[in-house]
Amino acid sequence: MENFIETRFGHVLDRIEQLEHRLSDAVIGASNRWVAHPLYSHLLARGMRPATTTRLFENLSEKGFHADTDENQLRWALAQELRRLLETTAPKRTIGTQLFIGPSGAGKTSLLLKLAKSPDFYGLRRPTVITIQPEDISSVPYQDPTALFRRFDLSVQNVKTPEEMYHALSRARRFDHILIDTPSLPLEEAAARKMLLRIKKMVDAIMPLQVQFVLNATRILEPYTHDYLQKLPLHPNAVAFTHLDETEGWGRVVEWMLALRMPVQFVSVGTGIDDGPHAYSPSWFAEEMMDL
Ligand SMILES: Nc1nc2c(ncn2[C@@H]2O[C@H](COP(=O)(O)OP(=O)(O)OP(=O)(O)O)[C@@H](O)[C@H]2O)c(=O)[nH]1
Ligand SMILES: [Mg+2]
Repeated sequence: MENFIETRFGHVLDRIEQLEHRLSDAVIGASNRWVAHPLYSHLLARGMRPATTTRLFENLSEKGFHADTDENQLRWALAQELRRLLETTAPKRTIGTQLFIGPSGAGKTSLLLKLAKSPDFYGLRRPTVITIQPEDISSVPYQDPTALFRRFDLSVQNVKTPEEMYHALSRARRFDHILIDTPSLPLEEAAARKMLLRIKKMVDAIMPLQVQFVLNATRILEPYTHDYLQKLPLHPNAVAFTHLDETEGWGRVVEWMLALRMPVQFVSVGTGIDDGPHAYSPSWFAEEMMDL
């Protein structure tokens, strides 16, 4: 009897093992077929990680697509999968005053200027700019953007203290929309927190306030993660990616967006006022990624 059970049991185990082999062969087989596909290389070449790329293709497999499906059909299907993956990055409606923060050269001032001058964003509503100056102008490299804003015929006020901000805000009431520019956010965390605490004191009374974190898409070494941003004294509601025209690596930007898990409000794809900004949407981004 014991022998009989052992034999039967052993048989069942053998069957399971064979089945497992067949299954893993099938999975590896499917992935392998995709790995050789030009669209797989396309996504890797744009900087997407193999794990994310494989995930997208596995979703396609589950939906019945295979490597010899018509390439254009696959492109659209991939764009749709990518769009779904980027769901968390869908922008929210922007309301209220907008504050732009972010590291040096990210493109805060340029983005703000483009927004202020773009008929697509504010139409006939009149924007005004407030720039927060560094606490000690002589100790940090600082390029005062006031002249630039004036050159583009924008009303601008500079502030350094909560009191100055209070007065600037009451003067800004005649305008429909307030955009606030800030100096470079230091990369070092303690210094960044100190600067944001100072800014927080100035903007605490502004309701509603949208804090846009501006990031240069060509950079990869910056320390920003979801947790880092959430723990800042003035934590951002949305991110904006700039310098997208200077990188083919939009796949890397996808990875960054997935890691930040925040709405992306704007993207910038050029230096000129006429180059943007673009209102970001996951569909637009996914279609651009797939060259559609
Ligand atoms: N190619 C390209 N250049 C950009 C883009 N956005 C900004 N720039 C350029 O990047 C440089 C820095 O932009 P700023 O807007 O001054 O950056 P910032 O974040 O205000 O910099 P700080 O005030 O020094 O912290 C400028 O030369 C801009 O013209 C973009 O989308 N594409
Ligand atoms: Mg600036």
